[in-house]
Amino acid sequence: MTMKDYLSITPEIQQAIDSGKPVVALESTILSHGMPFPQNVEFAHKVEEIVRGEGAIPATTAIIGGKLKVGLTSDELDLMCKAENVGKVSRRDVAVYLATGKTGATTVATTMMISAMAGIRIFATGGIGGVHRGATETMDISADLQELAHTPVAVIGAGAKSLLDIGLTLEYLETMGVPVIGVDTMDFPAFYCRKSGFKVDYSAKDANEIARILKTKWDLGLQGGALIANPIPKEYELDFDEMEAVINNALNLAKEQGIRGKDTTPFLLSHIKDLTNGVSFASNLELAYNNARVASRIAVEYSKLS
Ligand code: PSU
Ligand code: MN
Repeated sequence: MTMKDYLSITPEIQQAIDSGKPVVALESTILSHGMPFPQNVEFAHKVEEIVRGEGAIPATTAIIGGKLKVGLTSDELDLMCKAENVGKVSRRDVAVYLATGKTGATTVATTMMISAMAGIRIFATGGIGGVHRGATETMDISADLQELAHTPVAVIGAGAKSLLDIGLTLEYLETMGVPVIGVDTMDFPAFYCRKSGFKVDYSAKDANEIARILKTKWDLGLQGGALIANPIPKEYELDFDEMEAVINNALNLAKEQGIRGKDTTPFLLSHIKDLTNGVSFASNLELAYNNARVASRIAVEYSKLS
């Protein structure tokens, strides 16, 4: 068996890839472990519609029935959203899930991996994983950062949540040679907030400029991806200090309950949602839609260059 035997790409997506049409990858961990059912079902469909509305083809990824799926049917999207016996699959888990036929939701890291195998360069998510607060003790650093260092896929996200240590996350990306580019901003966004107090390396003025930067990086044979930091639209932005308090609350709960490893991010996301009575969730949806929109425009420009 070769890599191709494990990939299951829908005919529509395969044709788009072969003919150089714009394709935008989407992850499934955000569905299975980042959002509640059934709101995630509406999200899963709407985010795909947004990508289509911008003239690109959506490619949601997952691991189902021993295959790396690129493009899911409506039933498969439902399966990921119901999330019964659906694991959270990062790079280390991929071979185990494929060989044993387990159903897995793909994280940013795994979605990048699968995208690269399929030939997709552009991927929209909510926010990336990063260096967790207290990582100097716990060594909890998301595999997403290593993937950005090595795998040639651009990730469009609303920065990183302040549940992470944003400063250390940016240091890590710098060490690994990952460009961090703001979408018309010099502020690195903090997910629910347009500013984190940290700066990006560069602000790009539009999708065409971002596409040209990506093409140049990969023309040079430089390995790895890029983080395209796209701030939440102003009308959905939440107050930084209020969110900081909520996040600290969630972090304390996680500590009390001894939450560790891969359970940390889903636990914090779910408690942040509860602690804000769902207000943060509405913002989460909107920033992810906005990322899908911008990613699609970048994919369209990128396809014109290639
Ligand atoms: N950020 C979100 N929602 C999410 C995630 C991140 O706002 O659902 C998910 C992504 O799939 C990301 C993963 O890749 O959490 C990171 O998990 P960890 O910190 O365990 O690497
Ligand atoms: Mn972790």
